[in-house]
Amino acid sequence: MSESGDIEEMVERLRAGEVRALARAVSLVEDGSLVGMELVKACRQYAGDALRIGVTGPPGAGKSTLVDQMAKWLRQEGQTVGVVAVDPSSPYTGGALLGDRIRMQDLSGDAGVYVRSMASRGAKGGLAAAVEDVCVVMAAAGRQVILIETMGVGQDEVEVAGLADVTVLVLVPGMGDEVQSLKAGVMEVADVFVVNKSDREGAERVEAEILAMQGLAADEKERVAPVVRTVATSGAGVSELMAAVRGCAAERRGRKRWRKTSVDGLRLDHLGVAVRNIDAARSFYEALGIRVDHEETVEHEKVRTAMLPVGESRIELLEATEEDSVIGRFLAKRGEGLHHVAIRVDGVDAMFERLRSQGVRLASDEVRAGAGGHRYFFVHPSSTGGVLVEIVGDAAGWATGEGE
Ligand SMILES: Nc1nc2c(ncn2[C@@H]2O[C@H](COP(=O)(O)OP(=O)(O)OP(=O)(O)O)[C@@H](O)[C@H]2O)c(=O)[nH]1
Ligand SMILES: [Mg+2]
Repeated sequence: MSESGDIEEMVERLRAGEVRALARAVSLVEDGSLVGMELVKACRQYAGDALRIGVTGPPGAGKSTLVDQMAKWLRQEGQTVGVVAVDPSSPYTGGALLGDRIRMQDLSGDAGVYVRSMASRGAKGGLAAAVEDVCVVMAAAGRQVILIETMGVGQDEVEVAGLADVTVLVLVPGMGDEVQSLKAGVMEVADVFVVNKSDREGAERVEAEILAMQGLAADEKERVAPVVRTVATSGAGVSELMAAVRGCAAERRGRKRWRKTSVDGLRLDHLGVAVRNIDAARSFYEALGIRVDHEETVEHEKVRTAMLPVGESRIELLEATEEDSVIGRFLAKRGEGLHHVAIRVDGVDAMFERLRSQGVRLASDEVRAGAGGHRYFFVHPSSTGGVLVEIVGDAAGWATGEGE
């Protein structure tokens, strides 16, 4: 087979979501080989709408731990994630490489997260270019969000941070005047500041220093980046961080095409099960070995939810917080049981129009935004064989802020 045939085949397998094809492609690209370059070229047209989030900061600030939490959070939002961890190859930080791999391992059983370590040295044509190429391949492979971890504050890192759509700078309490010393470099590329390890003393002081510094810079830049406190080891503050990142991404939406309008990518997202009491119902699922990975009360729907991941899909337990609510009324009328089936599509608006034009009876008069910015609508059971069907928008909507 010719080389271009190989490339075509690889791109196809990549786009079909084959993790092995992705791993091979990234290796080829990282090697800087001719095939790798051709591959990147072929991937570019499919790499349109991934969101690249750079995470940078001084050694040991908790970047890897935070990236791990961000990846988990994104998975709960239904996003597929790629992680590029740029490790310094100097001997005294060599341990960090292994550390990263181990720490990220608890995600490695999930095909929705693909983690790749890259050496900062030896990249032909510069680190930033190599990282960018790897991002193109990951995006073509359908990764919706790519997290890029870089360490330190050197020129290389600043460049890598600069290629991300949104850059998060991780600082920690006790840095004192070091915050000042960062000013010249990476402070400039930060879109969102994180004060990690805020379980330790001194978080206020770092935050104050960041704000003070921005106060100085504000008249030049006319922009104040948000500051978010986190404890990466527990996940505290990660939702707030992601909201800030999302706000930043949405702000740039006009400058970039974020999403496609195609209607492929159909898959089962979740099954919604109405229960009288989540705490009673979950024990069966826990006996199965499924762990609740997200709980939430959606006030305006008067419903409490618990997500139980089952492979790429989930079971969503729904408990009414008030009798006078959708789930409350369902329980009163039909009792406990399957409430809805949720199908995920790429291009929820196109699907809404398509179903409407085909005379399908919809139970929503428009596409709405739900928890976490997910966009959805319902199809009436009379059109579906007796079950309420929820059509959930493609997860790229997370970054677009659409419908808000
Ligand atoms: N107390 C506390 N410890 C944390 C927090 N976040 C991370 N750590 C710990 O800090 C250490 C360094 O965390 P990493 O995630 O490896 O930090 P990093 O910035 O990726 O480190 P390098 O990649 O080597 O630069 C680990 O022992 C973490 O468990 C936090 O919020 N609070
Ligand atoms: Mg790290």
